[in-house]
Amino acid sequence: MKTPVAIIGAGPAGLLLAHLLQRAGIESVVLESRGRDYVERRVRAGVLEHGGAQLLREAGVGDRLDREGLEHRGIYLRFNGEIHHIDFKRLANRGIFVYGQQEVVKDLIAARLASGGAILFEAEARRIDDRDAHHMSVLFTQGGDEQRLECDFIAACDGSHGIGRATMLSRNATGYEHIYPYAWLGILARTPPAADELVYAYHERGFALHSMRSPQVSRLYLQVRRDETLDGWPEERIWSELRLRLHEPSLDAGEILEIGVTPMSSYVMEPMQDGRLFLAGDSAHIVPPTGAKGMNLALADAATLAAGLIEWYGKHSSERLDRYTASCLQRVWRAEFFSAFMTQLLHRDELDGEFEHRLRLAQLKYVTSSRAASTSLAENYTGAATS
Ligand code: FAS
Ligand code: PHB
Repeated sequence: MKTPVAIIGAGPAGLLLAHLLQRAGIESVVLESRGRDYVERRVRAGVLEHGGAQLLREAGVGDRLDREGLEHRGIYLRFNGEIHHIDFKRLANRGIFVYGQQEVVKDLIAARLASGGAILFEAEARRIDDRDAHHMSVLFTQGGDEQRLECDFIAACDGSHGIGRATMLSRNATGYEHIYPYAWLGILARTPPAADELVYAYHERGFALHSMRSPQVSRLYLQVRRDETLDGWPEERIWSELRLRLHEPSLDAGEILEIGVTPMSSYVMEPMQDGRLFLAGDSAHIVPPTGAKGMNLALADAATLAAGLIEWYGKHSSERLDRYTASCLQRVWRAEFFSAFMTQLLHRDELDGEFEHRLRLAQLKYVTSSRAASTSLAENYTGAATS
């Protein structure tokens, strides 16, 4: 098999990249190790920044987002018995969109298949090879058969456990990592949201987040220990802890549609490219989800890489491709800082004492009372700080 660009991974990064290349007349093949049903049902991110939503609209895949996505002015911060609204629209002149990542993935897969683009499902990339200075190949298995995809470029959009990151680490790259001592237990539940916008709660028992997917479906998270398993969290314990930390005594214990535990970490790989191998999305960087940045960074990397490849095939200029890492890392490190800031502000570390608890309360009081501090949070959360 031959294609100009081999894309590993049918997540937001790989699918948007394939779609943008297709719109520019550049063929690619997407290799996805899972089945279509799995990737379209996998519940993950929920918030699109203004910029992420614009990227999808400009790519011609924003119609359902505009019909079904929930546009929010801002978020609530709850702490110490108080609740405060941070009005992003007033402070940063832009809001956010609540639209599940699985919906973004469905929209991009539908567009890809409608345009006749190739996605090979249940096709697992096993090895990345340089054929010569101008050609590469990916060894992959599908249906028990081993095959080789010859290409000019490889975009490894295969997430934090993919072969893209492993290959880069075996070459010239360095990974910078921070591991948090906690995880998020997340549920998707058929229960009406208890608030009109997202509620981030700092509680002495730990963090909680009330998000949503529709007027009937809520997405809720609890901070738990990093080594936590679901065995210790029967449904009634999850709901009683959510009611307590969110201060929502009447939160209805609806049917739980999905449940999982996601350990928290921060990670950045430098550089994000080697020769004709490029990393985009979680393969290159991970943020704790407290800043709702993961999916947005993946989409932004894909747009940056697409622009470089379109320039290369159009003008045989590698100017943008040569600057790919630098173009992405400024945005990535800003998002890493903000995600780490929101995480340390809203989570109780088990090693914390009362001093650290009171420091957080003081910072939360300042963020919710100072126009400068709340504007900074608004600019960073909406992505205005990096656009
Ligand atoms: P993805 O991980 O989405 O996609 C990579 C794809 O590559 C996957 O489909 C995988 O099956 C495939 N793949 C891997 N190895 C392969 C191989 N060898 N061959 C072929 N295919 C291969 N972000 C937020 O902003 N908010 C959240 O609440 C949030 N919650 C999350 C919960 C979980 C459990 C996880 C894991 C992540 C969460 N994230 C969240 C982050 C998430 O949204 C990512 O940022 C986003 O999926 C990144 O998109 P991609 O880079 O495309 O990677
Ligand atoms: C979600 O809706 O899944 C979500 C929202 C905001 C976050 C993380 C997750 O910070």
